[in-house]
Parts: sequence; C-alpha cells; structure tokens
Amino acid sequence: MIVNLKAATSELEELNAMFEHFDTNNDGYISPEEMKIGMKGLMDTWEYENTDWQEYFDAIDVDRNGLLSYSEFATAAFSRAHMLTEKNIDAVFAVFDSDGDGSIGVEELKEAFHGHLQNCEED
Ligand SMILES: [Ca+2]
Ligand SMILES: [Ca+2]
Repeated sequence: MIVNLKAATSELEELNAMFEHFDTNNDGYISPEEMKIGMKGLMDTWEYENTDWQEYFDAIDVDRNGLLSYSEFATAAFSRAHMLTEKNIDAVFAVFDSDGDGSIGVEELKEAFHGHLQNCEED
C-alpha cells in the first residue's frame, strides 16, 4: 500500500480530536445523540434538519450495537472526507490530465502520483 505517512499522521490527529469532540461523556463511544449534537455546526442548517439521523447512524454503525466505536467513526469520517463531489472530480481530473487532452494516460497517472506521494513501492 502506498501511504503518505506525514499526511496520514495529521489526518489521524484530526480524527482523534474529532472523536473526542463527538464523545461528550468520554466513554469511548459515540451514541446517536452525541453524533447529532456533534454534527451541529459542521453541516448547514438545511442539511442538518433534513438528515434522517437514525438512517445515517445505522449506516455507520457497522456492528449494529447502537454505538459508534472509534473504528466505525474513523471509517465513516474517512469516506466522507474523501467523497468526491463532481466539482472535485473535475479538479482532480485536471491535475492528472497534464497534457489537457481530456483523457488520463498511464504515464500521466504515474507522473501525478509520483509528485504527490513520498513513498513509492518501487524505486
Ligand atoms: Ca459517548
Ligand atoms: Ca457499533
């Protein structure tokens, strides 16, 4: 696996801080209530009021025990943070498509990844 360790470490620290922010009673788990309270201020009001929290929570609560463990939370936070909106995709595409011909070749991909990753598996 190719990992930029430096970025991964700071993402992890952010994640820890976020988990603590959500886990208001510090029992190491996030309850549905804690999640709802914690999300306030992170979303816009319309989105907040129109979210089906039970459904949202159930989607994250992989083992269905009614509480979010750190790993469940981390998985959800990570996939949300990396969810690509259409706009992001365009931006990312433009970065990769270095010759601007509208398609991404293997060479362009290699080039793009080479510039963005510190650790490459081959040398
Ligand atoms: Ca808690
Ligand atoms: Ca759970």
